Amino acid sequence: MTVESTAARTPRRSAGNKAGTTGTKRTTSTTKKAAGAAKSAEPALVQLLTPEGKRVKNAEFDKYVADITAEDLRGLYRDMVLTRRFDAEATALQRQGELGLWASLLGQEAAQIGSGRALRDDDYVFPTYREHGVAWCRGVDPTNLLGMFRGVNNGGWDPNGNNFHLYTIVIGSQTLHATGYAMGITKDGADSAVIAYFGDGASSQGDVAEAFTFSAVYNAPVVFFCQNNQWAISEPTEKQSRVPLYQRAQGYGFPGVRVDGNDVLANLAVTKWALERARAGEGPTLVEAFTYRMGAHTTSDDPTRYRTDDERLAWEAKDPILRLRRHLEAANHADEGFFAELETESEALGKRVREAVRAMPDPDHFAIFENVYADGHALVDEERAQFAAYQDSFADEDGGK
Ligand SMILES: Cc1ncc(C[n+]2csc(CCOP(=O)(O)OP(=O)(O)O)c2C)c(N)n1
Ligand SMILES: [Mg+2]
Repeated sequence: MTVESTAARTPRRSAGNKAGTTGTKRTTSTTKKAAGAAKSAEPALVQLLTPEGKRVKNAEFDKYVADITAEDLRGLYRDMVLTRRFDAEATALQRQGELGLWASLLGQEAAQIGSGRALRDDDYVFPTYREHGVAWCRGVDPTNLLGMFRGVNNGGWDPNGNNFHLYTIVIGSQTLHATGYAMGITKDGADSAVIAYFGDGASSQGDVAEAFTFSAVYNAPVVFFCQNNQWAISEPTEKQSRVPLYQRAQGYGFPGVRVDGNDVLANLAVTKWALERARAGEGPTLVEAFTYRMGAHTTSDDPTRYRTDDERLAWEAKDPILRLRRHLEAANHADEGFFAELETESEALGKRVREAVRAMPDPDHFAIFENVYADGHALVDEERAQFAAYQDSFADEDGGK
């Protein structure tokens, strides 16, 4: 398999391997040295569109996008633009106090739209908390994503309505859910596939290691789609692994591939390939989408505390939306009218989302106590009473109003 041979050709991170095999405790300076060595030996990735928007040939993956039309390309562009617009609106709504928190996907549109559009309706998705672009592809209304971030519901959509599971905050746990689900559907005789999204930081979790082991041994039809956005809050990828993340798959006995995460075509092609493997009974695949979190981890985070502007600027030059726009324009696949219409559509989406969020009714303040246990519980009763007293204290301040 070419993907595995690509991995085998990849220069290993020598400093990292030595540290890993000796098992000695590493000093900070060794860690820094290893990280530096790793940077200079980054492996090749699957790329079909360069940052300048030039289509490059790829002997292995071209066939997965061979029949793509100009209309399809415009569709991918539209998906990315609208997702980014929605995301920007959500960030603004948090800043205006309308949402408690927001986790932006800025910069990861190609990874999410490319992989999301590779899915069939009957495939099942297990996301993290940042997969707004995949949710878009699944047909989950963007306003439904915002209820949880406003604190007015416990999820916001029916997972079975769009085969898109609820967002998962417990890092990495959804890879196990996905593996169990994938093992289950094979017993039902289904030929659909499952995809689990997770981050570079999540790849260090025990749950992910267990998911890799079980899915490999049981040949589960699951694609592990790791968006390596270079950061796990303030921890860089160098602190997560001594080898490029996609190479971890080899140790579990299934293929791993690194794809340019900012190239929507490459993500589409590689994910299609991985899904086909799953459907053909060939088991799991690890896709590492090498991308960048251009914004903060969440609206509670200040990335200027731990990373440089230079790094962000270097990745901005590889912007996923800009590169597809360059390609569309160079190939005469889209005219000014298309871009202008999309701009209008984007603004309309922003307005719709803004109005919908502001109109979301507050839940009953006591409802939260009803969802802890199926039956009554003494501690919950005590806390409910405390909360009621707290609420009443405001009534006193208002002169009993
Ligand atoms: C089990 C668990 N440990 C820690 C956290 C706190 N936490 C929230 S996000 C995050 C970083 C995740 O980084 P990564 O997997 O790279 O995903 P990204 O946020 O970059 O998309 C951590 C440690 C958590 N939510 N769950
Ligand atoms: Mg990350």
